[in-house]
Amino acid sequence: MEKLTIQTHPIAGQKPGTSGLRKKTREFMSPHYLENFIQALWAAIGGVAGKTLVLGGDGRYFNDRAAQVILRMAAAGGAAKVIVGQNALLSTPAASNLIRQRKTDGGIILSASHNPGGPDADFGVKFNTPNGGPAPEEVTARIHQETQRVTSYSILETRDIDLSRLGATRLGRTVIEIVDPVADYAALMARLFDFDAIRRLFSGGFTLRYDAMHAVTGPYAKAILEDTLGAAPGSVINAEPQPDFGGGHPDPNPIRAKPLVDLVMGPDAPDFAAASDGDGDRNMILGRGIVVTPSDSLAVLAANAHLAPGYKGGLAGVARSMPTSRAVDRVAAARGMDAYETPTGWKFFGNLLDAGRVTLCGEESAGTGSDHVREKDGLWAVLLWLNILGETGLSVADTMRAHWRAFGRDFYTRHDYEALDKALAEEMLDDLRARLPALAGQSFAGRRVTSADEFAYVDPVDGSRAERQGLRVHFEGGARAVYRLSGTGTEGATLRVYLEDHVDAPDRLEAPVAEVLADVIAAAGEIAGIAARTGRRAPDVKT
Ligand code: VG1
Ligand code: CO
Repeated sequence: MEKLTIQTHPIAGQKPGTSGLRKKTREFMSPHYLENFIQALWAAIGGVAGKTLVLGGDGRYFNDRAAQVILRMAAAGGAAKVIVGQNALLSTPAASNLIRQRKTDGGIILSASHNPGGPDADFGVKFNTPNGGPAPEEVTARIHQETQRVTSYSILETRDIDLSRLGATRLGRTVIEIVDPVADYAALMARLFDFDAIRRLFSGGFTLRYDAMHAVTGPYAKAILEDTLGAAPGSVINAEPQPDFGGGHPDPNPIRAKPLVDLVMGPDAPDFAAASDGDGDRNMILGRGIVVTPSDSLAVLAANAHLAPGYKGGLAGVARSMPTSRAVDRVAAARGMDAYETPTGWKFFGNLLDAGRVTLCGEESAGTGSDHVREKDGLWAVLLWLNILGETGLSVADTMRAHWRAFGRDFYTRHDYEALDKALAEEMLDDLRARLPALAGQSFAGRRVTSADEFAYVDPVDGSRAERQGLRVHFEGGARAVYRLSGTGTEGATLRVYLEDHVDAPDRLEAPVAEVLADVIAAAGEIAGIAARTGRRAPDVKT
């Protein structure tokens, strides 16, 4: 087993975005690409020598090869131990849990999350710090810096490790411990939730459909929902992780998970339905005749979490990303809890969770989580919902109706314009940024703007600043439009326009979303000049 030092040169563009470094798979597979990034990561954390790391991924194409390369590089760098999920699989929340449980120096998650997988699709690498959370900006900036000066990397020349066999083995002097990816995570869920209450629900005939979208949560959902909790066999569908996710986008939203929407709206609707994304940190919640928006789901969970054993003492506070609707703020205000507003991306919740300021947090993009790990957690959200329904005996739709009656309803939609020309998209937002101060007082599509600004965040725990986190326009009556460019795409630019309006009137609570938001949508389009500038008449994805 020989340690090789390979000469290389910096590769441009290795800058982690909202959640890790995401690129086309072929780019990741090109000579030295992955190796450069990993060597830069070692440098950014003060070397890997003597460290213990967790490693796993969502099973997408190149996951297995990348894992072998990283293990050989960890061994060449003198790592003490790498804890690897069997077959190099770990969902993002399970990896976060392992990092915390085993008190490691961090972990590497191989995933491009909700982006499609395959040789012509996307791949990604995320680094999580010892608290189990995504590396904060200061760390990702250091990694990026190191990628710009890497000149060589070290790697062992050896055969592949058999990652299908549980147990410990060695690579050079590094211990490689291959663990069941599900076991510790399932044990954590059993500590947080009243599994007996959920079992009673299923034994009483409650029906479930869980779509794992051919991604990593299949084995987790089968083990927990079917084998442990007694959901009928076959309740979990698309449960085998596949390298190309069955050719789909493993993104749990009404577009990508349309069959699930059709199912709950049809005659054979189950009582509860859910889906998760590529790496298992997102969730989509549906019930008979209803799709719950992620922002509403966060609010309902915040209002009812105390019904589950893990949260029976109440919540310290809640946090949401800025573009997420303000539904959860209303719950916090009513319950006297602190509510925080952070930039998009889970890395901004870490300090608040570590400091014990918040217990629950979430994003409009179908991410919800709590202080049990430092990532969003799709299956956790499903189990919390089931635990709550087990306690209240209500249906999903009745739960939402009761919530809206108590707090009013934040109608919400997000419009994505994908694969725009990057320069054009940036120019459109630059122009809008320049016009923000003049917008107040003007009306668009019959809606008067009351204020407009660009969101910047000062972390209340460590004082770090994040600038340019989205353009916000507030309208009279409480409606809002937010614009930002995605930081997870791999092609051109994706413009996200987040639209919401608050309704209290009891007779309007179940009005069609498109009708309630029609003016706000029109105003937001007009303000930014979306159609005129992009030539796009409609968004590619509406969630
Ligand atoms: C998107 C979502 C954001 C989420 C991020 C990572 O980022 O909007 O809320 O945290 O993906 O999620 P962006 O920059 O494309 O809007 V995951 O599940 O893809 O790691
Ligand atoms: Co994800």
